[in-house]
Amino acid sequence: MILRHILHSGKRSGASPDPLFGWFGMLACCTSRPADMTQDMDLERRAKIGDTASQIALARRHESEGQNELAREWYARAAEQGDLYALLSLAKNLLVRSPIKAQPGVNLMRTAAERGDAEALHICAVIASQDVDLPSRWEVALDYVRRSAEAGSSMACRQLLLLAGTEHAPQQTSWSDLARRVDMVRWRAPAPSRIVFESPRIGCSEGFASGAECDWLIARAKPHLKAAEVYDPERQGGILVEHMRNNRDMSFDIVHSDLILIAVRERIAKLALLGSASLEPTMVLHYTPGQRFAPHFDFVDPAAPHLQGEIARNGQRVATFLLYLNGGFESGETDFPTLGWRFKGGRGDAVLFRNVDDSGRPDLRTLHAGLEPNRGEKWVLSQWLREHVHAPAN
Ligand SMILES: O=C(O)CCC(=O)C(=O)O
Repeated sequence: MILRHILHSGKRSGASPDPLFGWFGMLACCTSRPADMTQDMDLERRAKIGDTASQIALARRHESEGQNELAREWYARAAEQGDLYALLSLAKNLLVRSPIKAQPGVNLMRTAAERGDAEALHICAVIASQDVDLPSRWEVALDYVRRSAEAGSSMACRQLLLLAGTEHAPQQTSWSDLARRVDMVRWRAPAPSRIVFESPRIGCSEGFASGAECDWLIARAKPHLKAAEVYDPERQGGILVEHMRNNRDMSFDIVHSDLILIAVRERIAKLALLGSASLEPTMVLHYTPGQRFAPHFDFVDPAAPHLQGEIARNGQRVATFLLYLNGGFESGETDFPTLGWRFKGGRGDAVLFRNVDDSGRPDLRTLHAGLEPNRGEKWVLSQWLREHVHAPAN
């Protein structure tokens, strides 16, 4: 009961066993329902009598349909029976799916980590690295990655190798030895930059990221690419507007982040002279020939009455940072038509521009577009920055 108690603070569980549900129900539905519905009911029946595999299958189905409250009920029931995968899934759902319940999600993730789950250990590393109230947060975070590597996460192993600057796990070196070699101060050190335009303020940072970091970010984003959306503040989410953008993208949430990305985010915040909490979720954009992001502004229009709540909640989107993650494609620049200027970085080069002027008003000269590559594929990391702390939607 403990887990469901955390979720509902004593509210009735919608998934409590129904004493009337049983063989009669089964017989009634068998005669009249198509096969998949019969299977659905069978799954639910098995879930209700305590079969953890069915509870998890049902939870996953509800999750894929966006019914997170129901998904949480079923994950919680399977987790109460000791299923570690269900516990991990419940914690992830609470952390990244709506309505977000951050603190219960963190608590359950820690429980899953203490029970030795490799993925939970890694997610705890990400949580620790962002916890500014935690003393020695980067040491704690690295230790979680080390434990995740030891528990069998190949991603944590690859991450430690990259952080330690080694390609192969050296013979007779433990993951602890490797973790001790990592210098997180260097990974988070501010990057050099130069001003390209004073007004609107635009700066470039050649070599902002190493080739290995760029390859890492592409590899992390690639499996999760989806059709790119345009932000819709009324829904607190995205909508498809193909004439505006028809490329693909991936948005990193806490479950899909890692210490390399968090270090990159800290460097971006330093470059922009803003706190890390101002950063929206990092996106990686992917374009092939024919795909583009049409001319647009990144600021939130304060004159639009329906956007005022959004600005009050999250602050103005004051700056945009773009990091080119690969080379070898033709055209595909970031175009600023009003300024008559185009930026095309080599792998690891970045541009940062303010979307508002010195008095905080939207700067119309920042109109910009992601042009399509004529040949090859274009990968860009895009980071929008808010005026103050960016609160996740929940
Ligand atoms: O992909 C590009 O070159 C531009 C991306 C962009 O406009 C944005 O992220 O706001």
